Amino acid sequence: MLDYGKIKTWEVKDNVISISFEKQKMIVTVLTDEIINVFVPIWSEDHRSKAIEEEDMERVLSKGYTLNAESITTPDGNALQISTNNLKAIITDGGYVDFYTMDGYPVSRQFRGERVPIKTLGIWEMELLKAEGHTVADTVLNKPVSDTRVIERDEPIYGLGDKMGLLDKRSYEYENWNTDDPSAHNEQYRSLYKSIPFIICKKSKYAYGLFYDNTFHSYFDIAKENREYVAYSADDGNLDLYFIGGGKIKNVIGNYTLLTGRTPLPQLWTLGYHQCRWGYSSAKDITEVAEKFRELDIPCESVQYDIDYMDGYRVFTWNEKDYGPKGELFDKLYKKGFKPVVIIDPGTKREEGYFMYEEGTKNGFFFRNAEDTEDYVNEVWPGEANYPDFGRSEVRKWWGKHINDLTDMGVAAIWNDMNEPASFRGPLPEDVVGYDEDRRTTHRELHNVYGHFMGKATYEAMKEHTKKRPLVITRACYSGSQKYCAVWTGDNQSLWSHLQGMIPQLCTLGMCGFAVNGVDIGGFGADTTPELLCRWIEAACFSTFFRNHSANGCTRQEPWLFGDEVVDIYRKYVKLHYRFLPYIYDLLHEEQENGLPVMRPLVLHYENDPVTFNLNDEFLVGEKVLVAPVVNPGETMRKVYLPEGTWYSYNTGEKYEGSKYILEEAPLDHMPIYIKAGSVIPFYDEMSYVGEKNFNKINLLVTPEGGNCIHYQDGGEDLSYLNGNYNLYRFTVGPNGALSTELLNKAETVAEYKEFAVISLKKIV
Ligand code: MIG
Repeated sequence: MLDYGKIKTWEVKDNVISISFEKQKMIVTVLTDEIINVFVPIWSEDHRSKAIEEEDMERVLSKGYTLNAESITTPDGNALQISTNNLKAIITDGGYVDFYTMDGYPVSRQFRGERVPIKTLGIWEMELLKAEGHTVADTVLNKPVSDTRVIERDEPIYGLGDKMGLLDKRSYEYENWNTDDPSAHNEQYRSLYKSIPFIICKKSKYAYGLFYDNTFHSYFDIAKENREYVAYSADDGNLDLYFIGGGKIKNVIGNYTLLTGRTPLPQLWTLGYHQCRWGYSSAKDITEVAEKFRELDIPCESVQYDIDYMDGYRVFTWNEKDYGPKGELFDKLYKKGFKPVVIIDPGTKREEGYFMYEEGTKNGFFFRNAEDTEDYVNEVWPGEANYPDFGRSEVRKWWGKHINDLTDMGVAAIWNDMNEPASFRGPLPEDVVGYDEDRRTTHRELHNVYGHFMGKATYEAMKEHTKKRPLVITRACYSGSQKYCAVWTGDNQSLWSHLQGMIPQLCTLGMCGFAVNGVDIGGFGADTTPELLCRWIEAACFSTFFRNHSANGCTRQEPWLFGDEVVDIYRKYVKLHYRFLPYIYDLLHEEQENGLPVMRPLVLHYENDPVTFNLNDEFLVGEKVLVAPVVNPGETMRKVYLPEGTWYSYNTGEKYEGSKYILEEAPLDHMPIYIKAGSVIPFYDEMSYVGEKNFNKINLLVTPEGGNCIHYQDGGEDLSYLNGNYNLYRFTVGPNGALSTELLNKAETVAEYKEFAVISLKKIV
């Protein structure tokens, strides 16, 4: 139980209230009307946030929050009440901080009792184990950092980034410790590649978020040991809680991404289709695959380069023997519309004469052993390897310089792998030495932000050097990495459960700010089947990172290996993805303002409808499109829940009134899609890749009653959109199909559409 003693004194400076309890100091900062930070300096006096950088904080504070004389009161003598226009925080003796709405509705109160963890071992069993000399894991009760908060008995809880399982995380427990575990991920997995210590609690009257900004190993028990509470704890660091109000899920996401940053607008082509395999091991392999896509008329942007393109897995080298002279293959494929995307691992081979090793060693850029006597060594693909100490800007700059060499060579996007960091000789010990800029610290603090800093290094170099919007795809990351990275979910497998798991996993990543995300379509490990591959390309077809990838040693996953029927289905859905590309791009443009992802769980827009609370097998794309893929083997009928409102089948044009389940035919080549009444959806004509044709024409798909939309158009690559170089249209289509177009913003150098075609929903079928 918390015991900071009684409140002794408190002091206010601008929006910061420093409170001295008898045994503990606490600093409460009011950031906006809806974001309040509670900071208990257990480990350090300052926040040392990696998720919220200076510019992030400036952006938040530019909303201009100042407390006034009435903001702080002492309602009953020994409690301190801090009020914004929307919320109250009440701080009481002992150290409790509770949040209420202005009308006194308790949103989040700290739990007053003792936690009673579920023990898998009884006390006598633990004693026995100890007596036999085994180390018995600490219980969560001994953690130096903890916060336990009361929830409603059926309050759904979302969030935590890439953690597998269901949308609603209730009744499960999780850990944040970036982990590369190649076995089949399932809902019981506690930790995966990413650490996103952020949850969204959908209380019946008020949705709110809790972001525990602490990079040390942390733990969440989501109403598993006790239905009454959510318990957070960490091995070290501070209690650094951002209470994020908003009332509605979309506002909570908006506030969280206001604080930790939003996914920047990507280049248009990066949203297209990508093909990959760990096992395309020569120029010949890559070229054959690329050409086959064109031959079969399946749109494709890139055939990606996995680790074999490097010379002996040495990062920033090129394997001339198998891939030909540097740049040659890139040039050849660029001509056909393929952009090279290459993998980079952090592990740097230890080898005299190898430039990365020489430069890194000479400058002291690698992690050090615990005694700080030599560079820390572990093993990854190239054999013995060192780990760049990315927490320092000089190391990031050095890495960035080599990223520039790659982009100079023609590389169009970077794929960061193995950055948990992964290691073949057991995990990196927590006492390995690294730096947070010039502050010496250990891997214990740096582990969960290793991928984050590697992403930042890569993104910043690419942005500065290429003047284009970088695509950096990462496996490991932390909260706030969305400012730099798109994410994929690592080594899934060709399992139906992993196809099913994709929907909640991607929706959750989106709710945590990662608007560009995707899984390996078809499954990375294990052997896919024709049926699974078809259902997967269908279900994934609205992904913002849209890539088929598979592992060496598993069945190859190009669609043509499974016969004509699969090719036809595959082509149909890749083309469908391209058809919706302008709509997806519009959503990402809006995301800059509202923080909302493209792929959304239904609960995000229908949060008063309990059917949506834990609906794991359908999703929305923006607000206007609902997708209900078949994710079970052998099924050709699909039960679809349509929420409130009027919906039209994209496939048949049939009209449905929502708030009910319907049953739809869904043979193998068919995924049910619905369009909300009143929608106008922009789409392009067919293309084999982005850049093949000029975008002179825009099509507008409209439901019978007409409607309107705001449509965004820019050059698709560079950063000039930030200075207003884009066209913004408002399209209004009447029920008779008449279109009126307003230009809300005019670009300097982006040509406007010359042709506009209104397509009524029925006709396209
Ligand atoms: O230890 O580079 O998740 O996408 O193909 C495996 C080889 C290393 C793991 C990545 C996967 C990639 C693979 N990598």
